[in-house]
Amino acid sequence: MYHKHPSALVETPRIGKDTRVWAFAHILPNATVGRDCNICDHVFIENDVEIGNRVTIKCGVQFWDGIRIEDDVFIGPNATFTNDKQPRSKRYLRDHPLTVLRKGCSVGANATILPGLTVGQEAMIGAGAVVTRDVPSFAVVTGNPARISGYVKTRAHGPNGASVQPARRAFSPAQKRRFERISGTAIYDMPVITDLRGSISVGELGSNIPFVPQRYYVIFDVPGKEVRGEHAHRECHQLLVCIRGSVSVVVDNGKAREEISLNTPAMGIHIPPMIWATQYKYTADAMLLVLASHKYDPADYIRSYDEFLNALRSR
Ligand code: T46
Repeated sequence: MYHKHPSALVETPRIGKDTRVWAFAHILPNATVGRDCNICDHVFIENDVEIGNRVTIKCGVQFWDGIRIEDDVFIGPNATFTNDKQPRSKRYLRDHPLTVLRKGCSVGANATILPGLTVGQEAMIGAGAVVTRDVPSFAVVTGNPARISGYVKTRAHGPNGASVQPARRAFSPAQKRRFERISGTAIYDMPVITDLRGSISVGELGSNIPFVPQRYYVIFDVPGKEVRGEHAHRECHQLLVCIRGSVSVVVDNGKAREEISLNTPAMGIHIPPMIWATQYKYTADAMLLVLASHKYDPADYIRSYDEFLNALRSR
């Protein structure tokens, strides 16, 4: 049994138990709406629309054909969805691109989602954002066009956070510190020696380089709002050192995430295999040096977050 306000127009028989449909909402005959949803005033739901359980839809939202909404999604008032990239009056698409809102994500008030995109699980779309690309799981996106500005439920280690040692001290066997929550990911001190001639930063196999490198590469000239990485490696270990400027690295072991700001050649982060890693917030002058334990092999990359989670489960 669901609740329907006397002024709502509900044509579909597929509405889950305990869902509430409020005044002037209109749901077409072939739509599906799950259990315990809240569908507020002036919501319109077309036919080829599937809505999961415990979904909240605030006032004034329209869902067009091709929209799929998984469980526990929140949609703020007047958020706008679209299903035709090049709409023309009186011209109709035979098939609409699928827009998928994954479990637990939130869409802020008045945000606009372009057609055919996927918003990842627990992602957060800021109010008024215009979403033009897929949004990765757990990402926070804001602005027009929407860009990643952070990650939800991610412990941050700021540039001057307690976990980062001052750079200037004498060379000694490096101390390795492990983050408590991301198993296997470690921060290394890369000692810096400074004298009147300038500074030198050192890494040595066995003390603060934890594997035998087969390759290095440097990432630089990254436009400030770009996000790189977003993958895991199956076998390859990597040590990332930001030798100029700063960049933020988000590491995710499938259970928890941490964000580490690399802003000095005095620290490196070791990312072992099977950690999902993302780099963003590059400053214009950033130079990211990466040592890798293996030669370049595209087959070593896992580029889908779902595939990463499945691979973790099957280990
Ligand atoms: C990582 C982060 C930190 C090569 O041909 N050889 C190489 O050794 C590398 C690393 C890349 N490439 C080619 C492959 C692509 O055509 O360079 C292009 C850009 O690579 P990608 O899109 O993988 O760049 P990022 O910044 O997303 O990721 C890179 C590394 O690939 C990755 O292992 O952990 O930097």
